[in-house]
Amino acid sequence: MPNTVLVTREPPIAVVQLNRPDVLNALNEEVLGELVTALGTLDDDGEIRCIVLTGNERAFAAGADIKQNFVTATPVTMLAQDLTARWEAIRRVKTPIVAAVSGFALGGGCELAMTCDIIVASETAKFGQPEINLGIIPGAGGTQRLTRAVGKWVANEMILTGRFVGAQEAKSIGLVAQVYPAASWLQDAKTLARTIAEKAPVAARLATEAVDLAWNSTLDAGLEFERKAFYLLFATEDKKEGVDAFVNKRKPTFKGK
Ligand code: CO8
Repeated sequence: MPNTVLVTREPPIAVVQLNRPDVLNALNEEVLGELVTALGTLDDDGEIRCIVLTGNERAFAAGADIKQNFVTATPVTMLAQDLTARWEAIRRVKTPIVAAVSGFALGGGCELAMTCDIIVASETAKFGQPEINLGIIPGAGGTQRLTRAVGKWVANEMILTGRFVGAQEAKSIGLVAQVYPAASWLQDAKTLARTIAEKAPVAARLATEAVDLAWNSTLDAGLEFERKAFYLLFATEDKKEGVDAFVNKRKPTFKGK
């Protein structure tokens, strides 16, 4: 049974909570393994249409577990352990994932949030890539995803100083979609997830894949994918349902077919 990651199914959404509060949810092999398993199981669960990934009020995750993973690490042990290989499995989850951040999202924690499809934050959230203070650099996508999100100049300033960026600033630089009150951040994130879960699941999946391509490919390749995905959706029952609901002035019910 997992214990460093807690899963709560509330169909059509599920909440996945990192659960190492004593170390501010520092990421070690066990957490990442359980996280990948939990997300994979939910991704195969036909009743779950949106996942909220979260921590606790004090921390989403304060990065890699420095004490466990870095003290005696050598390039060879880092390569053998290859923690960041888990990132690929997380990135490939098809169900939309909302990262709900309260408190610290630092280093690998910020990078984990950036693998998600949407980041929302409590007003208490603090994002940062402080690896420079350890004499290293971000190693799980920070130099790439942060730069694509906020641009070269802000990314370099954050990465070279290691400073923490508050929730409002994170929103203003495009890292965060919504900032919620500290009293209701998780409920608000779940409400967002339920809104997404009501939409057509196949369209949602193709939309996030297409948006990811805007990062990972050329404009031409992205547009080509978008066009084909758009045409493909005309074969779905959910497209018939959505259009019929509009024409007949009723609320659609999507089946993911
Ligand atoms: N690793 C291990 N333990 C941690 C970590 C961490 N990243 N962060 C906090 N803790 C522990 C502290 O050691 C402390 O434990 P103890 O009570 O036993 O001393 C406990 O959590 C509470 O922390 P603090 O007492 O330090 O709490 P403060 O409120 O004073 O400070 C901070 C909070 C500012 C978040 C501070 O803890 C801090 O600076 N933490 C480290 C942040 C950091 O540098 N993160 C980047 C790590 S490097 C990284 O993530 C690279 C990722 C590359 C790949 C990822 C693959 C997994």
